[in-house]
Amino acid sequence: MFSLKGKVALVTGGAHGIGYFMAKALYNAGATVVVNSSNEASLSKGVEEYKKDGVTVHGYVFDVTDEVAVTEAISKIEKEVGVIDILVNNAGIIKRIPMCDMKVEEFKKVIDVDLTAPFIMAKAVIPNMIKKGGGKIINVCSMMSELGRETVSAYASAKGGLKMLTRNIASEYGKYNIQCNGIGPGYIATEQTAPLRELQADGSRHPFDKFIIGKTPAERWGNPEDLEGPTVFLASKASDFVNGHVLYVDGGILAYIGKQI
Ligand code: GCO
Repeated sequence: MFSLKGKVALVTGGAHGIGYFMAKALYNAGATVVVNSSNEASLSKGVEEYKKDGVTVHGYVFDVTDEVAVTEAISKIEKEVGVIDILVNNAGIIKRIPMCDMKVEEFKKVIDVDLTAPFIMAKAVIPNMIKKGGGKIINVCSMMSELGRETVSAYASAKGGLKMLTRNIASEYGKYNIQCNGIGPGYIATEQTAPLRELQADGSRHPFDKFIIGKTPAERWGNPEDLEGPTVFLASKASDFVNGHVLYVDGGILAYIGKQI
């Protein structure tokens, strides 16, 4: 029930970060994998990495926030690879700026990439999923789909909205055998969170690093590999009656009040 043989999966932002590992997991479960990137250089680097990992992917460069570019790209992918059965909306950015210092343009940019783009991507793939008799949409949510913290107002607004977009797609298209769920990574050790783990000048751990360890029952940061199993689960037959759910892969952060310090 976890096999993805014969399925076509598209992972946006799949050339690096957690998207790379999610795409690799889908490939290893049997899917034909397509990855998107916003630029050629990042895509080429990612495809080389995939090759070293023995993973064959089809790469396409397009801007996920541009509906015309997305429509053209999806049509090209459907001709060259096949109709998309599994969409992973992973592409995302974050700007860590105190809200009152953040420019409106900066706020809008984060909303555009992290929330509007998943809307555009889902809108582009759902019609042919319906024709095909069903499909899977996995939106990469966040701890910030549930919690706020200083300096991430735009990101939290987008990821909170993405949780509700997930529920709405599930509500509106569940009757077509389309399951739309979220994956909510906890604090995962990637480039995106590297600034939160940088060693201090005196060689001590970053205060945020110590904070997260104290907030996580597993007492560790997540590894991108921790997302591979949940991704295959939500992409496969095994989750055909799971819809509108956000599966948090957070080592228990959301369940835990935090260590007494
Ligand atoms: C931050 C982090 C988080 C993680 C992830 C947590 O600045 O708080 O970047 O947002 O990236 O989203 O689920």
